[in-house]
Formats: sequence, structure tokens, C-alpha cells
Amino acid sequence: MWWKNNIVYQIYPRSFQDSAETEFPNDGFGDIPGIISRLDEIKELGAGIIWLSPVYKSPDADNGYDISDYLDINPKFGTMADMENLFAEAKRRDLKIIMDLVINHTSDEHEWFKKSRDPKSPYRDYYIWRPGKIDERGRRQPPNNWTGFFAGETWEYDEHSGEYYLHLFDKKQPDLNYKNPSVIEEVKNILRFWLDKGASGFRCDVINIIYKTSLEDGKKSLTVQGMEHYKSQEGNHAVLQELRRMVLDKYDCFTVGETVFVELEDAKLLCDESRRELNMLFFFDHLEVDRRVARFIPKKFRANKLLEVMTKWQKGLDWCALYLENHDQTRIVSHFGAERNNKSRGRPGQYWQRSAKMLALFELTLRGTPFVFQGQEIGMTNFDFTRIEEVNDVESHGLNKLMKKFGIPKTLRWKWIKASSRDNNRTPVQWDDSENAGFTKGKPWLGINSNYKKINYASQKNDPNSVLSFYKKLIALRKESRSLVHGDFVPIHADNRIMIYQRKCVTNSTRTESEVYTVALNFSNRKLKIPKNFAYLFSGTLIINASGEQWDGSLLPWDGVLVKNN
Ligand code: TEU
Repeated sequence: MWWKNNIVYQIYPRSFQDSAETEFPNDGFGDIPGIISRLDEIKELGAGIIWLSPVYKSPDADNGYDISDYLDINPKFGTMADMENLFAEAKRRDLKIIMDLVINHTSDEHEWFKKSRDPKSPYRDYYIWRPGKIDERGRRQPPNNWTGFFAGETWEYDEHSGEYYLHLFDKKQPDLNYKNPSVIEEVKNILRFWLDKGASGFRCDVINIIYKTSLEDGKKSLTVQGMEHYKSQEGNHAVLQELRRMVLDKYDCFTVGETVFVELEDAKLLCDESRRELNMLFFFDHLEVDRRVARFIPKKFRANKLLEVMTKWQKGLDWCALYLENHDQTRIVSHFGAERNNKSRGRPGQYWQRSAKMLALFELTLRGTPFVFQGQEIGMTNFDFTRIEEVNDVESHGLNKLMKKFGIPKTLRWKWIKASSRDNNRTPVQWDDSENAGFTKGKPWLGINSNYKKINYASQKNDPNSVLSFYKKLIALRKESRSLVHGDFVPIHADNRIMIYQRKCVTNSTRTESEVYTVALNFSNRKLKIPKNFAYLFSGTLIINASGEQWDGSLLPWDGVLVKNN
């Protein structure tokens, strides 16, 4: 399967590369011609698939995840002709493209929603409209007690029709009604449109919460109250099966679902090939091992916890979508790596490079399809924000408001937002050390990390010891190894700081030969010994290590080693 032995590279278009060739030249927003100009870099990395975050028409209340026309392009990013050119240029380089399918909600500026504001319109039932409740004091209240993903309300009152509409995200993102078969037909048309244009599949946004079984009050919960009425419902599985059978199965394509708060048992159903729903999915558990309350409050990192969680998913699912970063997360080198403690503005810390490589080794030696987010391959770090005004993310502002309501002091609010804001990953890609990091000749839409003179693509391109070169080597290695892609995942040992596991597979039909790799990772500033009991596992050939130092059997701070055992 071409999407199994492959690497996906995620592009967040507005932060990737600005160009002079759109209606808004050098406007500080990345665009499609900018992407085309960088396809060679993606190819050189060794990726074979691009996941393109939304480029559709959108008022950008949630950076394109609020779509006002699924069949057209946001002029900031270019035109449909540019998009067709992107498909053609990608194909010429044997790169496939998957599109972002955001169908839980549309923008409130989508034609369907505008028409649906009229209670008599056939579009009314495309969305979830309900009258409010009247409380004992005679005041109007929303239809239920659900709370939203962006730490805010989930119902918005519409004066014109005297009813509320449901929005699990921002009020500019009304939820579609999947009990209405016409909505499913519309989605089928969107899928066909992009597959016919040349797309090779879809990353499906919040795809396990699209079907709302009931609108009853939710159980009391600190976050996202009401989820039990719409997470992983029978109706949701049925919609996915219909889309797969009626459309997707007719094309050579794959889907990866973003599945919020997903549990393993449900993930198994969603990815069970015989049920024909999704090909793979993004789970969140592994990135939450050091966070509480849906990622906003930090907790101590422990390598053994991470290995335990990863093992659950590696063994529980036949095939995993592997990722350490995306446009909703923070930079992995600042999250699990040595940059977590770096306070020096503009300068990466002592172990920045080594820990970025160690984390690459982690992701690229797991079983599944790895996804690399733009900038991850050069070890980009969290943004050095100083004030809330520098933050654009709608989620961060929602959270700030909510925390304020609960009386949380400003300094604490800022500390948590700074550490968790999705804008950490959304700052423009640092291409070189020229003004604006080579991202734009205009004013960038979001700040550029002040460390761009030290961390940038150009300085790493020809340096054999760079993070980028390490990614390239590992990706090439992985492509040649059946065991690293398809082999069994075998956890061996972990404590607070260290993790050891193996990848194994038989390589002949009589099952007498096998290929075995052993991986050891050090998530700490200390030099550590491999525990005696496991030292024998490292007697094979050293294939690669993050430190690049002579391997003496101990793990240098933040080092990662890959040994081939036979
Ligand atoms: O993300 C869904 C989602 O749950 C996150 O926004 C979540 O709130 C956060 O990562 C954890 O607190 C998807 C998209 O990836 C995201 O960019 C969109 O904002 C969101 O859906 C709405 O479309």
C-alpha cells in the first residue's frame, strides 16, 4: 500500500512560503505558488505525500477550518488554476496530495448557512437549530448545557429566526446536521470534486464527533461537556461507511481521521479494514502524557509513561498514524525535548539539536505512517511570545476569557497560554537568515521566532550533522527497512528518563530469519547507562545516533541510538 511505506509532510499554507505571484503579492501569508516553489525541498526530505491544511475559501475565523466554499480557493492563497498547477507539479515529482476535509462544521458565511437562517428554507435542516429554554426567571437559555472545544458557548441565538444554532467550535463554525441525508450527499460531491482534481485522499477533521445522537444535557465536566452525546456514535460510523463505500473505495486514495478524545476500543472500530471506515487515525494520548485538563496544564514528563501509552496504541491498532507535531500542537523539541527548559530568547539551548534528532528517531522507528509537520524537520521551537496581543489563535483567546471568568490571575493565564497556544507551531517556516526568515517580503501574518538566524533551513541543508540531514537519513533508512515500517513493536524497558524498544520482523517464508532493530532514547540532561540486563541488546551494529559521538554503550544526554541486531 503506497501510503504505508511512505512519509507525509504537513503544510500549513499560511505559514509555509509567501510569494509575489498571487492577487495579494508578498502579503505576509504563505500561498500556493509559494508551496510549488518548495516542492523540491519536500521531495529531498524523502516525503511522498503532502497533507495540505485548508486552502478553501474562508473568512479565517479559525484559519481556514471555517470553510465558506469547499470548491473554491481562498484568494490569499491563490486561485483554482494555482491549485491545479500544484497537483500537476506535485505529480511530476511523484508527490501525492491529501486535502483537509473539514465537515463537522462550515463557516457561518457558507451559502448553506446563510440560507438556513430562514426557517422555511430547505437548508434549515443542514444545521442544528433549536428553540431555547426559558428559565424560572423567564430568561431565555440555550437548548442544553454543552460547552465547546474553544472553551466557550456552543449555542448562538439568531434574532432573525428566534432560534439557536449549535457550534461545538467558534460561533462562526456552525455544526452540520448528519441526520440529514442531503448533507451526506453534499459531502460526497466535495469528495468527488477533489479526488477528480487529483487529490489522493483526505485528512478528516474531528471526524469522530460529526453525528449528534441526541441534544440532551451532558454530564458535568470541566472540559467539553456533552461529549457523550456525539463522540463516536453509531450514526457516525454509519456516515463514514457510506462515504467510503459510495465514493472513496472507487479511487486509489486513503483517509486519516483526526479523532478527538478517541479511546482505543473505538479507534479499533474506526480503522477495522473490514468495516470500511478510515484507513488510520490520529490519537492524542501520547502528546498528553505530561499535560492535564485537555493539554492546558503541565505535569511531569516520564519516559515510561510515554512508552506505556505508545505501546497501547502500537499493539492495539494494526496501523498507526504517527505524529509528534501538527498545527494544533506545540513544537516537539519544546515539548518532549531539551528546549522545554530553555529560557534564552533567540538562542537554542545546549541540547536543542541532539534532542530534536532523538525525537526524530522516536517517531521514525515506530510502526505506522509518519507525519512530519513543516519546520519539525529543522527542529523549530515554540514561539517566544511575550504578550497575549501577539497571539492570533482563537482557541487561546477563548481559554484566556474562560480563565479570567474563573478568576485565574493574569500571570498564570499567560504562562499556560504561552506554553499551550497552537500559534507556537503556526509561526512561519524559517527558511534562511535573511529578513523575515525568507518566508515573506511583506509583513508576516504571525510573528517570526527570533531564533531564525540560528535555526533555519538554509543553514542545515548542506550540513551533514544538522537536524534536517538526520531526518533525511532516517527517512531513507526507513524506506529500505521492512522491519522499521511493518515490524512488530516490542517494548523492552523504561524509567522516568530512558526508553528502550525493538522492532522485529521475519524476512523469509520459513520464518527462520528476522530483522531486529533496538532503539534507546534518553529524555534527560544526564548521561545514563543502559541497564545491565539489556546491555546485550546493543551488541549489534550502530546504525545511527543523535549525538553522532562514538558509541560506548552509555547514553549521552538527550541521545538516541538505533542498533541493528542481525
Ligand atoms: O482540531 C480539533 C481539536 O479538537 C483542536 O482544536 C483542539 O481543540 C485542540 O487541539 C486541543 O485543545 C481540528 C483542527 O485541527 C483545528 O485546527 C480546528 O481549529 C478544529 O478542528 C476546528 O475545525
